Amino acid sequence: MNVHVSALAKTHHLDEREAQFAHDVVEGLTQHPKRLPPKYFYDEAGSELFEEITRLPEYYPTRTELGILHDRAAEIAAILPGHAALVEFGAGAATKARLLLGACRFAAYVPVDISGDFLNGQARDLSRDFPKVAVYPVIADFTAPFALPDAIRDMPKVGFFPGSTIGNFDPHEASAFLRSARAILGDGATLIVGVDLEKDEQVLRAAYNDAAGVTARFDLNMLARINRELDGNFDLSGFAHRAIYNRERHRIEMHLISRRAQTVRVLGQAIPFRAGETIHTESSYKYSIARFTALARGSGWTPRATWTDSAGMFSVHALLARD
Ligand code: AVI
Repeated sequence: MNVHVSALAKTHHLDEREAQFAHDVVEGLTQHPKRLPPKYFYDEAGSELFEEITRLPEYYPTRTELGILHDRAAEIAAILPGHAALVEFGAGAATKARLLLGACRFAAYVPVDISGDFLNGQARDLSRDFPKVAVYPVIADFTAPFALPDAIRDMPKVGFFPGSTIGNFDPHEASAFLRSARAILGDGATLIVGVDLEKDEQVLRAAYNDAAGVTARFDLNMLARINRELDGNFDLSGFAHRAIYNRERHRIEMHLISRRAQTVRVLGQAIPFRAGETIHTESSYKYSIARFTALARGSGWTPRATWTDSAGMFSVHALLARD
């Protein structure tokens, strides 16, 4: 953390998590072009808005992936080892994990998430609904190395990373994540990963610019969060949400565009905006099956099976960590 931000963090009595947030925000907003890390979307309000996004008519990924997992559950179960531990990286609402737990013979479920309260509540519900599956929640940032619980040491490991969250990483970060997951899960492990596919640009643009404006509220909530937690004074009506498809880089980009020239303060620091200047808040990469399997191969995994929906909108991959 630079000296200036760490001094600001001290003056404003921020704890370690808030100081990191302050550092990332001030650093991102003083870059050209300005950017903010998408991981900060998910405070309580942002997580609720994301749940709302997953139910939007335009946002096809969630229901399409659920459809694949539901329709192909028997095929998925057939290639997984019995009595394995299912390790979910970033355990959202666990709806998708429930499908796998219902269809396959898992001995243990290890949800890994940064939010302890959320995990413990979920662990209770899952233990009730799947009494034969031992649940061992791990509170950790799954993008960094973490230790698996001792209790699953001798079980075969199956990693699970649904939702095309891998698409929110730049390709080098996606590769780093796949390598790290391989190191955590070990030789012989399987990884089940959900990946959104390239498609008609209009369908992509609509999914991230929904008619009801929920994605816009999700995007703007990042500024509201900065106001709440970092003593910011963003006027939300001074920024507009826009999602564009960057064809060369195969990604949807979400931007917040300043509607006018303005100066915003965050922790007392002035941040000037030109009219039309953007803050890049998220990239959501879309893959072809060939590009994703090449990325997986280059990151230590051997593709074992790929399933898609009939329209080829979304893909679910089973990857093997060969010894
Ligand atoms: C979580 N992630 C996979 C979502 C996506 O589609 O990239 C986040 C999202 N952003 C806007 N809508 C949904």
